[in-house]
Amino acid sequence: MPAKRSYDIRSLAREFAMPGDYVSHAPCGNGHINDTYEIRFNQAGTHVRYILQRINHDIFTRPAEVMPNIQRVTSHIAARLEELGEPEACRKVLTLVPCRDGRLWHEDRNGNHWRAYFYIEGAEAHNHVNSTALAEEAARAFGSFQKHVADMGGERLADTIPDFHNTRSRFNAFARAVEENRAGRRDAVAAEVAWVLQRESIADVLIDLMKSGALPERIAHNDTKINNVMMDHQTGEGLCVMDLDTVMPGLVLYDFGDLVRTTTISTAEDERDASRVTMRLPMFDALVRGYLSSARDFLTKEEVAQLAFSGKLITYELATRFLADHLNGDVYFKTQRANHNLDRFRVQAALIEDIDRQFAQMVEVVARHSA
Ligand code: GN1
Ligand code: MG
Repeated sequence: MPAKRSYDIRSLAREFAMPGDYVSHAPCGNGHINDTYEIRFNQAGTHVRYILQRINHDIFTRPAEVMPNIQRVTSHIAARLEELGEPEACRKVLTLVPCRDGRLWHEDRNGNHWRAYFYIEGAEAHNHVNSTALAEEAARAFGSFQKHVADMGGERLADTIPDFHNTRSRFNAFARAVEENRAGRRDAVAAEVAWVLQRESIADVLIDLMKSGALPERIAHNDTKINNVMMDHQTGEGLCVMDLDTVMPGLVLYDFGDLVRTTTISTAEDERDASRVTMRLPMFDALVRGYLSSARDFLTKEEVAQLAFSGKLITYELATRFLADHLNGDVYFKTQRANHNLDRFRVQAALIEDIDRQFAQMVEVVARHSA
């Protein structure tokens, strides 16, 4: 595990157009990649909060492409919300806070890239949800995000991480990790490796459909973990989608699939006892309902037909990624304990096995809601 770095957040905040007096800051969020802080400023007696984030440049190696993507997408959505006369539009899309010199991000002396957003008050991100109402709302929010950007003009967005959801490349990277055995852990996880290899054919299904033209490339969020959407404290409304670094061209099914992975699961992503993992069908039902309520108008028949499978695909993708990272010595995802990525893998595998058991019912749910 890399040593925890410490940053001078107070002076970094000063680089941004945040008026008033600095009051305090604290780490926030549970992302596996970037470092996130909330900062408080006193503005003429009122405390205002901001989000300051270090973009992990080992992973997002081209921050200069990430930030214009985010700027274009957030300003497009903001304009759309305004056109629609959406109440409280400012809580329904992230708003970047530029630097004092007008730039979208700040590069510090050590080559770290920082950016800031307004903090969305009265809302929270859930790492795990048990309520079908919240699941439905989260899916509706991601569906409307996709809908708002579906007609965004201009140049194709940059691929901030090329082949991010190319499950064939993910599988190949996994096979390489097995081959290289960098952390010397391969023998201890032989059964897990065999589990992934046996299911290799999952990797090509959506890619082949995309290549044949049956699935369209669109702008997708690409990281729709349930904790990447802010939900209103009081009403539970799915307000605002965040973690926009991976917003780029992709399949909308990747987004629905990751919602299935992170919302239908009965446990945390890193539960130590994988025998407790199930796929909760009522949560799946709620996701389909919520997602179709906002995305139905633009989805094609084939996209709808793959909704149930997309959950299995993304869970398989994460299974390969977590086990590969375990084999590589935990170099990608943040870990907090020994075998953390291995536990995450085992949970994904258990979820896939339960998806397989209930797949026919999942397909039925989709048919019912899309009829
Ligand atoms: C990472 O940063 P976070 O936790 O939202 C990862 C996702 C994975 C997820 C697994 C850029 O997302 O792809 O699905 O962890 N983000 C990146 O929990 O790799
Ligand atoms: Mg996140």
